[in-house]
Amino acid sequence: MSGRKYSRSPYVKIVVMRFAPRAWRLRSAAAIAVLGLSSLAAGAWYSSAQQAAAPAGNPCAVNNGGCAAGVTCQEGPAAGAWRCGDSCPPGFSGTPQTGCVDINECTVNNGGCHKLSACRNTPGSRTCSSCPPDFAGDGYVGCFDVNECPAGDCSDRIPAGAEKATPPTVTTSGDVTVTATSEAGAAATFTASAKDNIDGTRQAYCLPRSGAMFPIGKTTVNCWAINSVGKIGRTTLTVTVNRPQF
Ligand SMILES: [Ca+2]
Repeated sequence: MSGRKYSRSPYVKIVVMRFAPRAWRLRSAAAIAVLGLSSLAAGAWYSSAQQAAAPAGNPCAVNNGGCAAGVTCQEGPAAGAWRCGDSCPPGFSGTPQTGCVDINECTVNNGGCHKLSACRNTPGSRTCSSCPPDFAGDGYVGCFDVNECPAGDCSDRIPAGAEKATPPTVTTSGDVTVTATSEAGAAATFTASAKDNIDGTRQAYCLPRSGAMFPIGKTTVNCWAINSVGKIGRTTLTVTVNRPQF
């Protein structure tokens, strides 16, 4: 490419603008203003006599030719002329006149990514993360559970000693008796803990949970804990809610 093809004088720009559609002229004028400011900001590139002229080269290379973000800037048809595209590119909403705004595809249906994949918005598109560990496929096509137990035999995955292991011992704070605070009953609180021969202290869980509303009468609360070889220990407690005495 010769330097001559890309050289531009203010005269060429004026001629091009005169025959251009009005919107085009406005955009070109804005681009010239930007290019002019760029030249002043980078004054070292030019002598003071040249500062009013745009830098030589591809006019789209500076500030996308003054076109809105995401809009195609195209050189030509005349040497030194350029134009902005008529519509926003795929993945953008709006118009070149009002500005092109990236569409956040992730807000609808996870951007088409599989539900186990993270959708990340990008300018003009989106990406889908890879699948979680132990899943085959990818976020675009889908994530598929891998069968880690071929032929249904997972016996080699059972931890050593699991057969003879004992379940955790679950201990609670004991039965609770409370007085109803309304027709709905009353809240009751209790605690539960678990000890295990293999794992030591384990988390214990209860349902209904401590702090829940219990109806008038007796309710059995189930508490349990599980150890690392899958043995479950259980116990219960009773919550009694009495009617208020008057
Ligand atoms: Ca996007």
